[in-house]
Amino acid sequence: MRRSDGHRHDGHRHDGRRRNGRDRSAWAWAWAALAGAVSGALFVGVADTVALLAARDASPVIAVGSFVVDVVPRWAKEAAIELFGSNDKLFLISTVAVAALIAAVAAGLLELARRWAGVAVIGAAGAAAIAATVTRADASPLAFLPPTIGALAAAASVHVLVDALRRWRGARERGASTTGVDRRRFLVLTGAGAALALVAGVGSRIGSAATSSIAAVRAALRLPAPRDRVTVPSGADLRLPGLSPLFTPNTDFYRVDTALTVPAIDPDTWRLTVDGLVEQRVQLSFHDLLAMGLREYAITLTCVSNQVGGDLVGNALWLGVPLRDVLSRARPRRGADMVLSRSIDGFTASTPLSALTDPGRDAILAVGMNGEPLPLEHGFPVRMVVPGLYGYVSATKWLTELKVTTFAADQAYWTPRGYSPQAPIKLSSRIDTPRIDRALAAGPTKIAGVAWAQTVGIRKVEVQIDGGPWQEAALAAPVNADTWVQWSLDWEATTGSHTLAVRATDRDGRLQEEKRTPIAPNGSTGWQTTVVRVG
Ligand SMILES: Nc1nc2c(c(=O)[nH]1)N[C@H]1C(S)=C(S)[C@@H](COP(=O)(O)O)O[C@H]1N2
Ligand SMILES: [Mo]
Repeated sequence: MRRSDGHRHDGHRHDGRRRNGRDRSAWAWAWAALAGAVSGALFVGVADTVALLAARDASPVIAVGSFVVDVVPRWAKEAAIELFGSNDKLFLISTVAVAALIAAVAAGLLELARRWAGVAVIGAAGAAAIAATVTRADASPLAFLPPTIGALAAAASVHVLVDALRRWRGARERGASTTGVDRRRFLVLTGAGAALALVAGVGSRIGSAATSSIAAVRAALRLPAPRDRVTVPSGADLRLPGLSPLFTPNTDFYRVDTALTVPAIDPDTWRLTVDGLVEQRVQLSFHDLLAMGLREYAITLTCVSNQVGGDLVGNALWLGVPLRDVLSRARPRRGADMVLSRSIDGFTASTPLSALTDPGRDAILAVGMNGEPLPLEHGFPVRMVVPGLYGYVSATKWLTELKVTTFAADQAYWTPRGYSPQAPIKLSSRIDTPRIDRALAAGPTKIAGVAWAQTVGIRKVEVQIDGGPWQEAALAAPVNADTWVQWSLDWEATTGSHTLAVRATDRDGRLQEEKRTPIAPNGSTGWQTTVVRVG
């Protein structure tokens, strides 16, 4: 019905306008310009969305803007500041936006003049954006992705849209009966492209605005001083070159989670619900939690995915509240044996209830990490930390709910994916220095690393050189049983290649498992062996 209507209207217009060649196609250039502009918007929208998802630091508009800041001569910068004052950034971004719009319109026009010419323009703009992005000092390894995918989307868009436009123009010039269909096809495609660009653009803006405003909230947050602090014995940190520091700086702390974008939670609206098999359903605000009083804890976190010798392990000073105090407010019912902790993004972990209520184990709700509020990537504002259990069964970040339940009734995120519902951390040791990839000169040196057996503690670390006898390493003073311990052994390194191996024994007298097993279903085992070249 509507279709035949459209045909009729088109027919009328044709009759009125068919005068000369130039006039006939002038309208098409305007549509080509629009197709170019829509494609340019898609570039930015898609790139910003990918930047938000994959490489938060690599929005191409910002990267190109920063690039311009770096390359414009000083007089131009000063002139801009003089003219626009503190709006100079806005001026810069507007200039980049206007230049991008002009390039996009040109791409549309060129594509109509000649197939692929517009695609080439977008390809060149894409290459420039990629160059500006990956050369930033703080660029992540994925920084090339946003401008690449954005450029691909824009190139496909300008090509498809102008193709549709050309078809519409052809049909119209021939006075063909398909003119209405062809016109509608072009308009629908262009509208869809514009809608997609709008959704992607607005979505990524909202996403990054939420993250950056929560980052500002976090930066302004002052946590109350803890009631007591961890005493770190002197000699706990050997400070040897190449050896992991006793406490892992937040910026170096490994990160493992399933979150595509880092959740942005406002502590003012955050609530923790304790429910399930409880006498009393409890809800806590961030303020309620802080009011319980904070204590400091030193706990080494380990990921089940850590391979023998791997780096998915880190030690931090946490500020938090004992989980048993929170759970006791809700009074778990008899029969419950598990707490299913839930993150705002749906991730869940299954932790034995006994591990969380055990007065001998410092299972905590953490709000601080190494002297600051939890970093956003590490679970801001509140996460769980449980000594002795792998992260996937205990260390829920962006925590929102503790459901008291049973292992029989509930499964956590990783359980149906091939990992054990319960997973104590396995006793392990690691050689940090020397390393296979670093040159070492002959002469006296130190073999050093870390070993951990959370909740039990390390009694002994032994090193074997070139298959010789096991030699006992010196242990640094331990902070407590929940943290890793540094160890070191003096070594007179001789020229050539050498094989080093390490194994630990915990305070219960158990020797680290020698047999190699994979990370699934509940953590790797095996003694680390490494080869080093000396001289
Ligand atoms: N919300 C949420 N919390 C999570 C995870 C996750 O995927 N989502 N991963 C867990 C895993 S597998 C580990 S090892 C630890 C890692 O914590 P980190 O990233 O602070 O080092 O977080 C745990 N908490
Ligand atoms: Mo993990």
